[in-house]
Amino acid sequence: VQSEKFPSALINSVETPSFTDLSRWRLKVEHGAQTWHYLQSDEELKQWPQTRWDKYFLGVPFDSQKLPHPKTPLESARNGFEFYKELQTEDGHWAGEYGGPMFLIPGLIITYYITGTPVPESMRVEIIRYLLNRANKDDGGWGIHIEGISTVFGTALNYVVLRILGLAADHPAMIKARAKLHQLGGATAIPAWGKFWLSAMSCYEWEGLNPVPPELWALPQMLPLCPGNWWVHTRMVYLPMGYIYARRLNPEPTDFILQLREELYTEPYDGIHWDSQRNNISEADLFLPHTKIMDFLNGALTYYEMIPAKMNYLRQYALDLTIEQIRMEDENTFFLDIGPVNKALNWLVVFYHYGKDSREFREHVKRNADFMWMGPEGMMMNGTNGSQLWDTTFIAQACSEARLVEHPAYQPSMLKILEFLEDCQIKRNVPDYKKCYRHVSKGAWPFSTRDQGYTVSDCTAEGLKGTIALQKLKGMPKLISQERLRDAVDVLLTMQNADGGFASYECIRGPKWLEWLNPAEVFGDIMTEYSYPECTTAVLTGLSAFKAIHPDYRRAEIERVSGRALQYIKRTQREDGSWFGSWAICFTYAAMFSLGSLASIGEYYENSDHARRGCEFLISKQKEDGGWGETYKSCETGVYVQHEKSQVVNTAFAILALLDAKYPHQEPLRRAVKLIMDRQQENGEWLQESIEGVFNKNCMISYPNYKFSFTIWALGRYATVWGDKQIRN
Ligand code: LAN
Repeated sequence: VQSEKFPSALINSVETPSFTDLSRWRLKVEHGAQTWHYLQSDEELKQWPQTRWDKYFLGVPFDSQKLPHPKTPLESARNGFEFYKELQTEDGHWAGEYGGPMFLIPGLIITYYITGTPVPESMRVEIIRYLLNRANKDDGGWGIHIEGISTVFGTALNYVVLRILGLAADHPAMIKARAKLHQLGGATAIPAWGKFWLSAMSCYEWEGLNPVPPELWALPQMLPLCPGNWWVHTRMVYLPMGYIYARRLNPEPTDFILQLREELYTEPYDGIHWDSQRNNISEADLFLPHTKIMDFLNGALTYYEMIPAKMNYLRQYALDLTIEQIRMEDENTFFLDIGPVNKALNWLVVFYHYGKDSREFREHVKRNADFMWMGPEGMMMNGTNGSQLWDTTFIAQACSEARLVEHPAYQPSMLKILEFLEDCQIKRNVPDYKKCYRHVSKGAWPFSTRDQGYTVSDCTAEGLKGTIALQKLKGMPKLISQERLRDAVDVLLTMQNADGGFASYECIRGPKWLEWLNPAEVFGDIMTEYSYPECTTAVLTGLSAFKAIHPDYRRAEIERVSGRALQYIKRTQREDGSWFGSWAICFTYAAMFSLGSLASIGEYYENSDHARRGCEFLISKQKEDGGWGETYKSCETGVYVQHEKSQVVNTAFAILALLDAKYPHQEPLRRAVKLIMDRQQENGEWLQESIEGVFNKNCMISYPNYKFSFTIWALGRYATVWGDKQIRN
């Protein structure tokens, strides 16, 4: 087996390696694709100087100017953009780290190991640095995300990564992490996806897993259980997992693997009763326990798994279907795949199915780089191949509201943004899109890049709004034709759910009870799409921005769809006036959207009970210092949880919400704006505070660009409503 010679697993060092020379790193961007390069020769260094944004992202000092002291909100917004515009990359977008989840690097590095693909040295040492920096200070373990408590999932998997990358079992960090893992009971109680990765690495036995039957792919789409009806991320993860599981693919145990087996468990590996591990999940990890019906079905499927593979013709057939779906996903996304989890899994499948010399294998290796991000703590794997479109369209809209777009000095930057939006809009439906259960994508905008190419409802709407805001500026070319704007609207009009709301990538396809079969244990609400106030608002306001410039196109439908969307927003407001947010933290984020929805049809504090209650909820959460701050616990628990410190990002969300709703009192808003201004540095920058984003209720993810886009936006809107008056000395 290749892995026996896996280079870094043999290093086995008790010392931490020396890390890279940060002055040699460069970010390359091409149509939004972000890849970091470590330059080796002095010649290269000369030809490719380090940019300001390289330095900023790497956390190394760079020259930045002290700006005139801002006294009014627009002066502060202007300083903010003075700083931020220097970070715009040459293809027109804003890059940034998109880390947070701590279960992404393991899938990738375990696949490097199994496939015997050497990890480039600069990447190897910088991942080590990242994981050492991100270990929890008190116990040396890792959680499901960077701010989470240590769990078996985070600790066991990242432990394996560091061992693969060359740290010895008696390296101090490994001793500490192992102690934590053992204190949590060892790796037997790792959640399902962890069980999968450890089994794929021959460090767990397949009998310890609940079945992942690829046969589901043979079901007709009429049946709810057909994966084509699940949330797209979930089906795309279980697709390749099913293939590996069904064939029980794993490497021959090497000496290294045998050692890991000793390190990961509190009892001898050979003595573990694997069949009783299927439902053994550590308490520190468990977010969503299995339902009884899930346990029953898993039990039944375990019997099915006893049929010998050779005699199971249905399985053979299902594996063929699976391979075809994987092929389509790889080709349609240029081997990026929808996200980092299926990226690693598909690569592993390709290794077993087509072999290491195949085109597919090579393409996968090439595009791994798109997910890797070099930050001040080392190298991480991003939650997608970036958040390019999303961040870029927000700053366009923020600049529009803060009247920065009109400033002649910023014209080149605005033009660059528009060029990027143009480039990023998806120009096609993928071939045979129905066969691979994809939604239409011609005219849509994705979250990251055109190559990734997945329609997202709110990204499409935000892309549309950004484009409209820029194209109406004097002197700006109309890079995106009317027809292409209509294409975007056409996509949006296909995406409304029966409840009037909008989901993320597709319409809701499956019934809600599918959630009873959620096998992930660590994530909530992942089996189907759901309507979200955030996505619904984005679509609603996107449609109304379009209506303002093309009042005649599909007018009646747009109005009907908007009316129903609004009803959804009203219906989902809670008793206390709040809305629950699903994609950033949390109630302040959802309030910004929902109150925006209401405002878009003229419902404000004064004339609408919904808007008034929404405002009152926010005001009741304002902190002493005038800011707002929520912790990620809000997302986990569904109850507003105050952060000990106000956060500029939450504060900006709340300001935007209250201003949209025409909250009649100025003082709370003035104080909030002052807080944002006081947190601004002399060079216009805002510093990173707590993590901003979330998915699946339980995993947090970083949106470092929000501290620029939403602050500038809030300052701009405040000036529009209350005038650009002096706020501080
Ligand atoms: C994202 C990021 C963007 C996000 C918004 C556009 C903000 C949202 O409004 C709609 C949903 C979407 C597109 C979204 C969905 C889930 C993603 C892709 C992520 C949170 C980024 C990472 C996450 C993905 C599922 C991570 C991989 C983990 C698995 C559980 C498969």
